[in-house]
Amino acid sequence: MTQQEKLLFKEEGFLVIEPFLSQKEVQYYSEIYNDFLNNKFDNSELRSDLSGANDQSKEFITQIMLPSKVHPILLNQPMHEKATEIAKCLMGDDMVLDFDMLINKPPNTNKQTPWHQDAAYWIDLPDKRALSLWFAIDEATLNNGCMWYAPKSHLQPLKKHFQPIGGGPLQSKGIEQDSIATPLQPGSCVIHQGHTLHYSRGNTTNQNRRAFILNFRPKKMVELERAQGFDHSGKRKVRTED
Ligand SMILES: O=C(O)CCC(=O)C(=O)O
Repeated sequence: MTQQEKLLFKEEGFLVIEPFLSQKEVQYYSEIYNDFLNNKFDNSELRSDLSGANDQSKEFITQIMLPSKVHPILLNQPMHEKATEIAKCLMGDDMVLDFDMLINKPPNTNKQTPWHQDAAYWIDLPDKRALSLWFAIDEATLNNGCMWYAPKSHLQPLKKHFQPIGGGPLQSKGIEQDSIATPLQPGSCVIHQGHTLHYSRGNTTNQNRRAFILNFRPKKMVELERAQGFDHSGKRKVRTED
């Protein structure tokens, strides 16, 4: 990681790294990802429709929390190992994995992930350092829901967030005109801070848009979260003020 990349991440609140994983590694994650989607692992408690649609016949945005808890071998594979190095390099040696998750936009589901800051999902913590590595398992494009970021938004206080659909995603205000889209090749990743405002369009293509996401924060803050019973296993609460 170069000084320039570190500075960009600090100043803009997000950073693209490409390529990150080899084709062979992407293939490995692709197969495991499909095993999760096809319920070859017992995901029932950790799987939900992030869109909040609650349609028994169809998922619009599949979210599966804590894949490395279900399949711990993932922790010793290149994605988690290299991501840990990057997290330490960007935010300090005390950064550890807090949680991971899979978010897939199935073909032709066309549901946005609304504008939000991740911190709105979390309990308030004294040390606010946090970052996410969002890995494209499939190519991420404008038409299947690549990520969009509002530069420098992480420097602003946490915005008000709402939950218009019960059990659905948290939502704040943002527009594409103030933001930058980050299309990615499979195996590349984009990193964002816990307070960076972001969103993605819906998937209007005939293919999945699979993303594997790893979140890091200081070890002491993870301990504080767990002591308060907060383990990212899937409940969505709203935090509107910082
Ligand atoms: O994959 C998406 O559409 C949303 C991901 C996201 O909001 C996140 O990783 O914080």
